[in-house]
Amino acid sequence: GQKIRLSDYRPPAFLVRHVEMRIALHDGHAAVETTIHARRAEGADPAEPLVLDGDHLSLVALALDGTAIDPRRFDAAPDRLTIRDLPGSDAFALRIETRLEPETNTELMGLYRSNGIWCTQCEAEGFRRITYFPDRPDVLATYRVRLEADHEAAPVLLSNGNPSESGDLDGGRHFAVWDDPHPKPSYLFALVAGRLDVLRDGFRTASGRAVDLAVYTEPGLADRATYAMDALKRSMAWDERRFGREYDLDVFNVVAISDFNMGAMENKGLNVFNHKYVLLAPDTATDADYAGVETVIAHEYFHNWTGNRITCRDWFQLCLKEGLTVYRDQEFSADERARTVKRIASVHGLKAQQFPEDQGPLQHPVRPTQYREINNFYTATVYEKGAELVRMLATILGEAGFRAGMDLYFARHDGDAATIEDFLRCFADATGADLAQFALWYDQAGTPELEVQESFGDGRLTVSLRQSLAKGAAGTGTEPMHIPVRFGLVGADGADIAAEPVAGAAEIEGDVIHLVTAEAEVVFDGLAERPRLSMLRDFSAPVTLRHEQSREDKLALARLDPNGFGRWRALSDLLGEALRAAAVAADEAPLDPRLVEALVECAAEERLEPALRAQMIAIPGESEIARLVGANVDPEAVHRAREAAIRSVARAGAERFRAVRDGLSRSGEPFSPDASSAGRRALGNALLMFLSAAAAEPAEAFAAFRDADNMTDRMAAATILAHRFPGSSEAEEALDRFHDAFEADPLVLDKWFTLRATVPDPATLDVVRELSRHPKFTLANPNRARALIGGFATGNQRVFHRADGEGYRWTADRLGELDRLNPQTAARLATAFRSWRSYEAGRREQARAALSTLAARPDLSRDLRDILDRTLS
Ligand code: HT7
Ligand code: ZN
Repeated sequence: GQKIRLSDYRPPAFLVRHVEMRIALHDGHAAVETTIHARRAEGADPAEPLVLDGDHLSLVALALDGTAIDPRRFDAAPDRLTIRDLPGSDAFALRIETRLEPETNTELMGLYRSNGIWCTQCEAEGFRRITYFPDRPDVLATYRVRLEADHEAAPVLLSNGNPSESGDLDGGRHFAVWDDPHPKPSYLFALVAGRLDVLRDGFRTASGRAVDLAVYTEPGLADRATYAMDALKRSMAWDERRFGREYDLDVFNVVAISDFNMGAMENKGLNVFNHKYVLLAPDTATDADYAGVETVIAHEYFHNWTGNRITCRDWFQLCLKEGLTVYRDQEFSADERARTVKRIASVHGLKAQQFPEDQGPLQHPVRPTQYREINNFYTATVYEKGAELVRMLATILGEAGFRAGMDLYFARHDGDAATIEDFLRCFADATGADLAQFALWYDQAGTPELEVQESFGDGRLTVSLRQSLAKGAAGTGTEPMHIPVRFGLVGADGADIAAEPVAGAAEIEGDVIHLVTAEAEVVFDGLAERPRLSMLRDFSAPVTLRHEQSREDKLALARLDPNGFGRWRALSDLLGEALRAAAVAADEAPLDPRLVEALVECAAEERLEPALRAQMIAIPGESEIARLVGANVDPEAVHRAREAAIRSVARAGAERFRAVRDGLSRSGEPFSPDASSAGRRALGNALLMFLSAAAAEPAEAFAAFRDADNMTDRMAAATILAHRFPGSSEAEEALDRFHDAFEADPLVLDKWFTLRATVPDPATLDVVRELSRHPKFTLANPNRARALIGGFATGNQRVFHRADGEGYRWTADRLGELDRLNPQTAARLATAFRSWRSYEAGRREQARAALSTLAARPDLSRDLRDILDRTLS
């Protein structure tokens, strides 16, 4: 495959001002007529032909300014339409007719049908599967779209912008016209048509615009959209309050679709969602599902400004909209829920997803400089690390400086297709800051290491900092970067000590050390006692911290740090180190009793919110331990080490855990998805896991399963039964009951597939084989494919990494099958192999063989081939 390079970027030779579309939907096909009002860009070569992108298109007709074009003037290939001898500078109207088969579109890009509903997905390059077009984000146009369909098959006809006309046509058909006055790139185009139910509401913006809100679902499911609607209204109000951003159309529509490659899509005025991120009910959705809906609804809504009003010049700038919008959705959740709990969850996610990507063969900078398939760059690095870079900017510039930069960005670039340089320049211009060194974060891949050493004497604390960045698979630079290090000096009474730094090499502003050189030293003087140094508070930079700190100090910080994040980090560092050492030594030694005691005390600490307590006592997962081990990982040793740690905590804590769990129960209270109720459930279920481990029998978990009145508790109990007591009659009964009760509900059945695929028991390989023949299993639905294949390959370390390689082979075979239907989903699932080189030699060879066999297939998609080639290189 050919590489696309950032350095090859050229502005478009032709600009499109306005697009008119008439799309007639029929059973079996769609007829698309597109009129592009365009002109040659100023300064462009007058002899240059117009080259339009296509993807598997067949041209029906082509006319220029109302006259059919002589066939000698154009070449129409499935992937490109080239037209020669166009006017030098005059505007022209090009009319293109194409014919599509949405029913056979299994890739779910372009126009396709999901459970009978017509819908589109155009980001990144799906519009070219609908019509020939300059399908690049720096070509912005207004759109007028007329949809026609059978009234019964599609009573609802939606597109971007505001509704204008609608009416009946002959033969039981009808039409609707939508006008989008905001110039947009083609990737934000969307249509939806079908039989849909709707939940309606309204919102009045700060300046008085009345906005009609609607969430559309498949028939009978609109009552599951109330939380999504509530989250949408809260998002709209928050963006006004926090960023001064108002909505800009008369309607905002959200549609929930069953078959969707990603989470959701921010099409202008018509967000299309994977129904997993809309539909909720206490009996079918967990607290994590509620939080996920809130986040994704907010994320897509926030794109209206960061992505739509200001879009990206080219796909290399993807983090410009994605990193910034993730930062915005994280801040929204932090404000709506609990800030520390949200930050811990985000950091945990970053370490679980982005760190392994940054440390393996798929490494790339936040702004990549080359790609073969852009779909493979919707990654944790672009999204989550991209958000961390925006967060660092906010830390470096302070709240007022950051807001001033954002205000300038919105004012200066509204209507633009912008770059990272444009974005950073706004912050530099608004605050006077020099961000040249900070910009390296966008171009240098990898996770920097931050080494910290401290010494104390005569009332002086000397802190030495050293940053380093190893060259990884991306081969990018390793220059020192601007690392903002938030810190605190914690006294014996658990309060922060306000100490004046002695002028030194590193600049300190408030509680932030600005490390801008490879090495620096900071000195604090006049200290009456040796403080405990709490470093990198709130994870102020995406680095690996190597702090030479005694276990005593870490244990003290786990108890005392007034910064909740600091307490969590101290515990998770201590646990991580203990588990790493046990996995490397392949022993099952119990945990240090002082650490166990600290965990048990945290669980019982009344003044801490339950959600935070649940996070503090979480034992790192097997993939996290494998990442900490880093090389020659033996997943069996990892599993045993983790089980031993769970037993240590469970035995020591059983009595107090029982008391805490009993104290949390609010029987008789109606279900509420709010953050504090969810936090109580999280803690209660974490404790149930320890209590079940301590008792070594399933009775309590089974009772919890049987009595559960919501999906969070039911799922937690079922997971304990299936994972900790595999094969027991209680586990079997729970799984059967779960299946029978929810077989008809696809989102819950997905949970059942995942639950079974993640059982850390060697017999699970036969189970997943059997599940792939289950009547409700299908590779055509991405959620179902992800539930089984993704659940197994990313959620079952022990069995996926079986020593005999059968886990790898089963997964690779499924990916080969899936690739023929849906390359994007296959490629994404294939990233489960990204850390194969860090396993012990036997497994390494098995993984290499399975990947090589898959890569040897002659008919692989560009998506999957790109991932396999990079993973094997
Ligand atoms: N901006 C959206 C990206 C997306 C996407 C990309 C490739 C293929 C399918 C897709 N569906 C949605 C999602 C977002 O970040 O909001
Ligand atoms: Zn996004």
